[in-house]
Amino acid sequence: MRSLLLLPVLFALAFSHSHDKSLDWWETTIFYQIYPRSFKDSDGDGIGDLNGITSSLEYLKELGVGATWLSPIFKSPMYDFGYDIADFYAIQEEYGTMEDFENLMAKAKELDIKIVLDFVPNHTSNESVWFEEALRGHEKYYDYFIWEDGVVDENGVMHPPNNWVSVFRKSAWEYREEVGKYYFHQFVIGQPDLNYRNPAVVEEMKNIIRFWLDKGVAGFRVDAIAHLFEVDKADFGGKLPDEPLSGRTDDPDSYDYLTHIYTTDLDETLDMVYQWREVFDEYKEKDGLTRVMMTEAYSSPQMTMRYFGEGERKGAQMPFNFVLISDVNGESSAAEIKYALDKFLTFKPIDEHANWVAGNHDNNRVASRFSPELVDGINMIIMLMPGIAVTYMGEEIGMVDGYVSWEDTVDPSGCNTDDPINYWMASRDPERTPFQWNAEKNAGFSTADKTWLPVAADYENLNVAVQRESENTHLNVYKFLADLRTEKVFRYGRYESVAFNEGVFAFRRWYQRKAYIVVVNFRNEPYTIDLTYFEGVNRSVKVVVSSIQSPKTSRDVLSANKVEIVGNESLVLKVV
Ligand SMILES: *[C@@H]1O[C@H](CO)[C@@H](O)[C@H](O)[C@H]1NC(C)=O
Ligand SMILES: *[C@@H]1O[C@H](CO)[C@@H](O)[C@H](O)[C@H]1NC(C)=O
Ligand SMILES: *[C@@H]1O[C@H](CO)[C@@H](O)[C@H](O)[C@H]1NC(C)=O
Ligand SMILES: CC(=O)N[C@H]1CO[C@H](CO)[C@@H](O)[C@@H]1O
Ligand SMILES: [Ca+2]
Ligand SMILES: [Ca+2]
Repeated sequence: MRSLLLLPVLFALAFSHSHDKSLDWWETTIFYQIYPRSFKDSDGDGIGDLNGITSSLEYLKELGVGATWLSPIFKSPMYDFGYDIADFYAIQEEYGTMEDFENLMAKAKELDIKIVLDFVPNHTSNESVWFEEALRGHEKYYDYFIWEDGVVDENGVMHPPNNWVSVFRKSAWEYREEVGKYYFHQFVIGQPDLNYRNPAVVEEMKNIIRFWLDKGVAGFRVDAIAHLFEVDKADFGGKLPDEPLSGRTDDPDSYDYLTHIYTTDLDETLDMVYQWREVFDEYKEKDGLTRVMMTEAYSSPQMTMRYFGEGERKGAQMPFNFVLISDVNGESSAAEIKYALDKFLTFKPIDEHANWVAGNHDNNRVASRFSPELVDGINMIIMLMPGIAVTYMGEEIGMVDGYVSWEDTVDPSGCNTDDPINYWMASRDPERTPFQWNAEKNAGFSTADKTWLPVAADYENLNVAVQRESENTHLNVYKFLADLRTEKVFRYGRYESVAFNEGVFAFRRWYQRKAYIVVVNFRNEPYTIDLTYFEGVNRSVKVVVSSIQSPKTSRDVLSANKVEIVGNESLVLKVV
C-alpha cells in the first residue's frame, strides 16, 4: 500500500532529473587563451599589450566566450617571452602599467568576462631581484633557489652535481662564480628553479596568488606544474641522485636521455596544488566567486587525474586534457581519435568535468597539425564533447601557422637548435604570429612597420573581418557552436562515440527527448554511414551546422540509414 502511494513521487523524481543541477560559471563557459604579445597592439610598437586586449574584449563577447586566460604579462627580460618572470608583482612595461591592468579588469567586469592569469611557479628569471640578491649572498633569497656543489674529478676539473638534464637540452645545472655553486634549472639557463622545500618560498608564492586575486582575477592557469618539486637530498644521504637512463636515445644532452623519476610528478607537487586551491577557496568563502585552477602537465592520464584532488583535498578544476595535441593529428584514424577522446572521460573522477584543448602557444595550430579542412570538425569536438571548452586565439577563424624565417626566429626553443634548416620544428613562433583582425596593414594587429613576429602570409583572406561578412565561415560556425553549447543536451547530456570506419568518427549527445549527433570525417574520402547505429535514430536527421566546405546546408534533412559524407566533412545533426 505504502509503496503504491510512493510511486507518483518516484516518477516525479525520475523526471525532474536530479543531476540537472545548477552549474557554476566555469562549468559552462568557454575559456579563450590570449597570447598578449600577439593579440592587439594599441601603441604601434609592434607588440601586443593590455590596452589592446581591453579594446578587443567585445570580440570575445561576440564569440560567446565568458573567460579568457592570458599568457604571462609580468615583468620579464623576455628570454622566454614572459615565462621567465623577474617580478611576479609587476606588469611588463611594454604590455602596460598596473593602471592599464586595472582598466582591463574593469572592462572585463562590465562585459562579464572572467580574467584568468598565467602562474609560472617553477622558476624565476635569472634577472629577478630574488636571484640577483641570491648571487650577492643575501641569505633569505639564496635559499629561494636550489644550489649544489660541483663534483671535482681526479684531474681537478669540476662537473655538475649529477646527470640531470634540462627540458631544453644539456645539463640542468649552471655554475655561478659569485657563490661557487651550481644552481638548478629545469628549463633554460635563464630560469633558475625555485626551492619549494623552503617554507618561505611556499608562502611567497601564495602571496603572489593573493595579490592578483585581490585585483579580481578569477583564477590561474599554472605553468609546467609537473616540474615543481625535485626529490629531497636528505632522503638520499645528502646527495641528489642521478636519474636512470631511459634507453630511448644515445644523446646525453637530450631531455629524453633520462627517465625523470626524481624531477617530475612528485607527490609534494600535488600537495602544493592542493594548498593553492585552499587559498582560492578562502577567496570564494569571502565573496562567493569560484576561482579556477587549470594545470599544465603533459603527464599520463593516471597522473593527470591526481591534480583534481585526492580524498578530502581539492586541487585543480581543470587539469588540462591535451589528447588532441599529444595523441592525435591529421594522420590519425577515426579509431585513434575515439581512443584519444575517450581517455580523459574514462580516467576522470566521476564528479569532475573533462576539458578539451586543441591548441596553445606551445603547439602548432589546428589547421597545420590536422588540416585547414578539419578546423570546424575540431571546433565541433571541443565545443560539444561533455566538459569545458578551451580555445587558443585564432583557432575560431582557422589561423594557420605563420612562416617565420631563421632570421626572424625569436623563440629560445627554436634559437637553441642553432640549426637554420630544421629550427622550425622546435620553434613555437609559427603559432604565435599576430592575430588576424582584418586585411589592413599587419592584419590590423599593429600600425608598426615591423611587428615582433611577422604576420602570417594568408592574412588578407583569412581574418575576422572577412569571416564576419559571409555566413559560411569558420568564425560563424564557431559562434553557432558556442550558442548551441548552451543547450541542456550539451550541459547535462550523455555521450556515446563510435569510429564508423577508417575516417569517420561520430558521437551522440542526448538528454531527455533531445539528441544530436556530431560526425567528423578525418579522411579525404567519401563514405556512406548508417546512423541508425545510434539508439533513438530511426528515420532522419537534420543538419544543424556543417563545416564550411560541406555541400550540405543547415536544415537539410537526411535519411539516417544512408548518410553520404564527403571528404573532410564535419556535421552537427539533430535527431528528428
Ligand atoms: C640570464 O641567462 C641568460 C641565458 O638564458 C644569459 O644570456 C644572461 O646573461 C643571464 N643573465 C644574468 C644576469 O645572469
Ligand atoms: C524510434 O523507434 C523506436 C522503436 O521503434 C521508438 O520507440 C522511438 O520512439 C523512435 N524514435 C524516434 C525518434 O522516432
Ligand atoms: C581534404 O583535406 C585535404 C588535406 O588538407 C585536402 O588536400 C583535400 O583537398 C580535401 N578534400 C576535400 C574534398 O575537401
Ligand atoms: C611543457 C613545458 O615545457 N611548458 C612550459 C614550461 O615552462 C617553460 C618555461 O616557463 C615554458 O617555455 C614551457 O612552455
Ligand atoms: Ca604595444
Ligand atoms: Ca622545480
